Amino acid sequence: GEAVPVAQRGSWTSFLKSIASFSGDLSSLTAPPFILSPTSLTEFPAYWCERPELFAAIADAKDNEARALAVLRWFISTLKDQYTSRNDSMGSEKKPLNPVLGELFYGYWPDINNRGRTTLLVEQVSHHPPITAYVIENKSKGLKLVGHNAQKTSFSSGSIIVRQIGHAILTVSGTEYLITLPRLRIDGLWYGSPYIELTDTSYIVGGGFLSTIEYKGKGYFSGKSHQFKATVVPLPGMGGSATKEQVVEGLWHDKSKYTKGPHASSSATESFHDVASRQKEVVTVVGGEPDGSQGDFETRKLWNLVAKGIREGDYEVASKEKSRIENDQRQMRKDEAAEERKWELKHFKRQESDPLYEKLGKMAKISPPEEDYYEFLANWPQSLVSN
Ligand code: 0T9
Repeated sequence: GEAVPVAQRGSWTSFLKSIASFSGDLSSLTAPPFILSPTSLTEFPAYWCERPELFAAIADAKDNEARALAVLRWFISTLKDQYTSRNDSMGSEKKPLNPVLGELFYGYWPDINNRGRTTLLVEQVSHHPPITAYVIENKSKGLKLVGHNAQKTSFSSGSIIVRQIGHAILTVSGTEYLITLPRLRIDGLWYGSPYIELTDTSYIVGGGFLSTIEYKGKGYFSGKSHQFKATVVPLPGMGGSATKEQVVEGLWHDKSKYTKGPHASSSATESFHDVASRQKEVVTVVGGEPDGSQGDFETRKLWNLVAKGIREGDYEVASKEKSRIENDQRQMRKDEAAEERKWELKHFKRQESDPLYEKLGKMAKISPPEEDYYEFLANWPQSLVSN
């Protein structure tokens, strides 16, 4: 373990052993300090919109086919932020802070160059297992993304395998797209420098088109990491255009090009997307209280001292504060049980199944067609309501 500080080698080895003999909720395992991230998982949904004008561009597409490609382009553009940004900012993947039930995170990306203002709302809707629900909306463009995330983890030949549970529904002026999530493999554990590779397949289906996105690591389509191949086809019976199949290939954290279809025929190097062509824009955090301040359950306020301790290497403060938060949580759950009430979610209502997942999933023959979902109650805090 080269990247592991000498003093933490023993605890890293025992952490790896506990992962290997454990399956389920990894977030609850205690990890050595060097691998801790100061960021809570409630902040991760912001990765969906760090290139806000690519999100806005979906609304400007001229027909169903152009829109399917715009949705795919935006989706691919988010992957670098979702899956490699901790390596870029902290040197490796790190263990995020495990959100508490009811934790909230609010923010926005400003309206620049007529792209419209985009707002973000996140709520931790379950603690065991961790489930995070979110909404991202660009009202002036008629765009809304509502989704939730959970993970099932297992361990296989030295790597953590993460199956993502949950999905997102993107609504473009009344047309819905179902977005499913890729599988992850976390490699580099032994060396103490974990990184993510995406595997298997994810789908985007709606608006008369189906995109099937295959992910491969080193040594499959080419010798490079982070490869993908996306195939876009019109759905049968949707009156799609004459175009049959379009294929886009490349690296999801870098460049990709059309390799089949009308855009590929003109020139073999016709670009589809270059992630570096857009600057990433981090979300501006706002408080959800009526006066614009942060409440006690808002991520940055709740974890302030823990995050500061981790950033400054003061792990004693970090762990003391973390224990305080966890003890408060245990007490709240006890009080609720004693008073026979349940914690109430603020922005979402859990539903047993998602009719849209079932409808759109069926069109694309995606299984399993059964997934719960968190319905957004459309109650944005005042500080995020457009002015
Ligand atoms: C949704 C994303 C997700 C969340 C994270 C697996 C993981 C928790 C879930 C899937 C986002 O849209 C995308 C990116 C990164 C994912 C995290 C990476 C990670 O390692 C953690 C898990 C729970 C761990 O912390 C494992 C232990 C750790 C020591 C390995 C670095």
